[in-house]
Amino acid sequence: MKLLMSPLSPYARKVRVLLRETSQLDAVQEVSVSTSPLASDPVVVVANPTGRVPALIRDDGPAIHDSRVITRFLDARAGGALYPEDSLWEVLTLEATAEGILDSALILTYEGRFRSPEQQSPEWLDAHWAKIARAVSALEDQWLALLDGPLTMGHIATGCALAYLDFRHDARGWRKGHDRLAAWADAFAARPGMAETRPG
Ligand SMILES: N[C@@H](CCC(=O)N[C@@H](CS)C(=O)NCC(=O)O)C(=O)O
Repeated sequence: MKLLMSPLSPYARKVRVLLRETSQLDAVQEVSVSTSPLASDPVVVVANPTGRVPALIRDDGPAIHDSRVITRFLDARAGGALYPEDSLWEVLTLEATAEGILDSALILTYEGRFRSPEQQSPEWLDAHWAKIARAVSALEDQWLALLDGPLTMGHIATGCALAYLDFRHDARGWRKGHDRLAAWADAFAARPGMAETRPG
């Protein structure tokens, strides 16, 4: 199989960390592509009509896309430990919280990169940061018990989302007032799968 990805994409990073945590790197080749909202990579478009990464080209079925579909597929292939039945709804909600952080964080990134200063709206940016700040507080207040337990996809999604905030939006200071979550993020970032996929 081939994973179309960008080394800078936090969505692709979730899949790449899963591949390492579940020892599936021998079955999936990571293929780096360059795609953006203003210039979709034609190879990506064949696998995902929206032109976004990650997309997974499978050997025995149609290509699949959206990171959460791919992680679910690859986890099932490895035996299903990262979406445990007994805490499935909690894990999916934690994963969705992390995804919400990423969705708003990417909007902040793209606003700066693809829109001119005259087009940018401080209210829009602040509103998206407010979503991120609320989600970060929820992680600290409600989710640390699960995060301190056995590895799930919720852990990987949260680790990648917080690492992306460090990488692109450090100046906004998400760590301030969230000491326990920050300590968790630092410990998670030291896992080999995270270290190997750190954007350089
Ligand atoms: N919901 C998608 C989001 C993927 C996404 O937005 N990826 C970005 C890279 S971080 C991308 O491909 N952007 C190019 C574009 O928007 O056309 C997922 O979870 O896979």
